[in-house]
Amino acid sequence: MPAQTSKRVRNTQLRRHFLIGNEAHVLPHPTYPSPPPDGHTKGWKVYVRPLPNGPDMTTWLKKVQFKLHHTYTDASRMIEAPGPFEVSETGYGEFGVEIRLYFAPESGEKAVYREHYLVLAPYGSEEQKARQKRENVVVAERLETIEFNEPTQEFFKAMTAEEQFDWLKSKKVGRGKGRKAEMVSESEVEPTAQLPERPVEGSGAGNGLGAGGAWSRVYERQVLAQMGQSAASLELALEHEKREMEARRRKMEELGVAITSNEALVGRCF
Ligand code: SLL
Repeated sequence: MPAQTSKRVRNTQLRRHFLIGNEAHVLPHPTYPSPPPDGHTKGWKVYVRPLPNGPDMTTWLKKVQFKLHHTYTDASRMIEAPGPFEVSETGYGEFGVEIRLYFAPESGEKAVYREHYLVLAPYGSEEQKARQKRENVVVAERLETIEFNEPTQEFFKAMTAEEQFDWLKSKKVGRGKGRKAEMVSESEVEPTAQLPERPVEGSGAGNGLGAGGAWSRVYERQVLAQMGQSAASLELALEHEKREMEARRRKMEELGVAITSNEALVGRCF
């Protein structure tokens, strides 16, 4: 049955987050040809990537077309699933890479367009620029979101299936036919786009996320610490409230009010 005519799941949206970005190095650099082509001063890679340990993108993403500047031979590069959806090149100048995302046929969705402006030169504060120069790496990436409105039933099934996480199952347990894959924790998974220890300079800039803060372990720890603090102050407030109630109960006893059970006062507050 063609996807266009298959039934849609009403009042339902499917959303997926992913990353679009580039990294760049001043040449010579070990991952690029040496000597570089004439006049080429930078090696770079533009990419469409899943979030660290996110579900397999290829459930919905089947092809990515990267259209480079016309000065490149074969400027249009099509990368098919399973990817990685990236193009590695050398060059001298920055330009806007036109990106087209092609979806799973059962989704019945048309290709979607995005643009990523290549960032090859250090940027940000003086301190950030100095670090990018020192480490010879510039990263410019942002969080992107794709939304599928009222997906086809077939697509909905694929997008909610547990198999999407199969790529995280690298350990086999048991013997013979009983051998099966088991989920592994992040530390055991070959990192693809590892959550950085610190906010990546400039990542998230201009998209309201704030200097990549949403995507670092430092930020993760801050959130956990804040949650811990909130829990602690809630505990304190509860303790305080309990003491107040006890005091009120005693006061009422003194006043001769009969109280049969503490429960009556404490009720269901806790
Ligand atoms: C700039 N307006 O000058 C831009 C143009 C051109 C990018 C960027 C070399 C390609 C090749 C290359 O880097 N082109 O030689 O194959 O900043």
